[in-house]
Amino acid sequence: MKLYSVPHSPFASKVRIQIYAKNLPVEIVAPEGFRTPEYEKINPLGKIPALDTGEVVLPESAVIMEFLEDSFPDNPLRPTDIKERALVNLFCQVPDTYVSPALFPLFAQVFGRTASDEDIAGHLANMKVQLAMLENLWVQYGRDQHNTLDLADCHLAPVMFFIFDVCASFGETDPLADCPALTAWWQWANNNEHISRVLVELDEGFKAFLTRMKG
Ligand SMILES: N[C@@H](CCC(=O)N[C@@H](CS)C(=O)NCC(=O)O)C(=O)O
Repeated sequence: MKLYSVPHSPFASKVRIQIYAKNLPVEIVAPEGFRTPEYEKINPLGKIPALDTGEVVLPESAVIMEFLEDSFPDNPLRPTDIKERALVNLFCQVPDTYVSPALFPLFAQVFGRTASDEDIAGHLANMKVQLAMLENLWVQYGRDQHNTLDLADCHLAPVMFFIFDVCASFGETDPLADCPALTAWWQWANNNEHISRVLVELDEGFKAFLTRMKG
């Protein structure tokens, strides 16, 4: 199998954490480019990541991750108990649905500041509202008690990397200051060998990407 990936993609990074943690026989390759005719022949959505299974090319990180869990059941990152599994699915979905969208307007400003100070402050405040919502959910559903890697950790870690990186570029160095449970999780995540490996790839990849975009 072959994963089309670039180091700075948060969506590809989720899948890479899973591949490293499960030690899967999946080759990680860079595509020729985004939205090139050549790549669209491989993945009609034109996006990163995509998994070539040898029979079909699957786009969409969440679909790929479910496929990999089904195909390689050893070292599972998904509980077998259906209630536990639903909660992991919940924490796979909530960051993408509510937290990442709060980052998009700030992310856009990294490439060229056009927003006023007031607008930036509003975006940062909204980011903190979404993080507080996640913190409450995290504690209410007992996720502060978990300490083994699962799919939800794979989903959230790359998003958190970008939250810290982007917020820092607007002077907010600790977006989790009011979220003790998420702070404890983020420390745990940074000490996990598979997550930290991908965080280094993300950091180097995003710096190189910014240099290319700004140069
Ligand atoms: N929902 C998709 C999102 C994938 C996505 O947006 N990937 C970005 C890279 S981080 C991309 O390919 N952007 C290029 C484009 O949209 O043309 C997933 O979960 O895989």
